[in-house]
Amino acid sequence: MGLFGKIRDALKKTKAGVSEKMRLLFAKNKLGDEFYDELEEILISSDVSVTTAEEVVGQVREEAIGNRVKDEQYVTDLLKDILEDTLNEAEIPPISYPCVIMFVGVNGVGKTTTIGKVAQYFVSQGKSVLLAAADTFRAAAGDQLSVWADRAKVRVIRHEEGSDPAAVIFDALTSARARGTDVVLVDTAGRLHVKENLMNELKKMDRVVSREYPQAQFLKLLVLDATTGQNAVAQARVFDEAVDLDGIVLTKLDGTAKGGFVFSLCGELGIPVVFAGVGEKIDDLVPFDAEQFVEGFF
Ligand SMILES: Nc1nc2c(ncn2[C@@H]2O[C@H](COP(=O)(O)OP(=O)(O)O)[C@@H](O)[C@H]2O)c(=O)[nH]1
Ligand SMILES: [Mg+2]
Repeated sequence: MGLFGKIRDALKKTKAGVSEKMRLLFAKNKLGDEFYDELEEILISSDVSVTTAEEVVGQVREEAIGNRVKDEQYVTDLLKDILEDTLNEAEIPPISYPCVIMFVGVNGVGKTTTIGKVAQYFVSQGKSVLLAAADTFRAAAGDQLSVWADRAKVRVIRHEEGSDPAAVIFDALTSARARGTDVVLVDTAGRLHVKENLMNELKKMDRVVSREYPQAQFLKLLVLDATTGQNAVAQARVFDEAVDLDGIVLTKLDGTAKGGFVFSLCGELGIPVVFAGVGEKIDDLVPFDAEQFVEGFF
């Protein structure tokens, strides 16, 4: 399967629900307010937020003229265009090398797994990669990252459990600078018990990066579990306030029937999705593509 086929395939569950509802809506031959209300309902049922659904359907309403609103293909295409534009409102940051990419996010969303996949992705692009095990909080987090480092055949820097994450990053950056490593991927515990804590920790890491590897671009990506739907949007909002995110990695897209929240991430929060995880294996990662995502939706 091609890379982008994977996004479409992963969205099968979302698509099944939306397509069936759209078919039913057109079969009912409703018009005017009723039609648009139901269209909104369909979007909301796949976890598009009320705000975004209203906005999108409002645009469909403006553009779908007269009788053409009965034309299923026409309305669907219009809807697709508008949704794609919504995703493209948030621009994916261009990656320059060397770069340091830090992954934050709550426990269990898939940070460590994603780093394994992203490492493999950059290796496949001919880049040298180093992993930094700065989740020193959870037992076995370092072991888990080392397993991924082996799979992707990249180096990993780790300290013992409970040590200072900033010290791990310091070591990783010193090593990366000495070797001219292209990409440093930083795993974190991503705790958010106290927002201020996280902010301070990340500021410290920010300083370490700009001091130790000043030529590197520093990106902060939030990892979100797609199966949590709108809750993921709430997480993104909190993290963005604390950290000023550069982008998002969506994981577990293969397990969700509620892919609609992604439109809120991009449209309401203005944060771009950079990668999508579509399974548990090392190759189950794709660069996010707005058109393919929307195609997978209907
Ligand atoms: N189906 C599926 N499972 C995933 C994906 N990404 C991560 N996982 C699983 O999610 C669980 C938690 O992942 P982990 O990387 O340990 O999360 P972390 O606590 O954020 O570091 C593991 O069982 C992973 O295999 C994905 O894209 N699809
Ligand atoms: Mg982890």
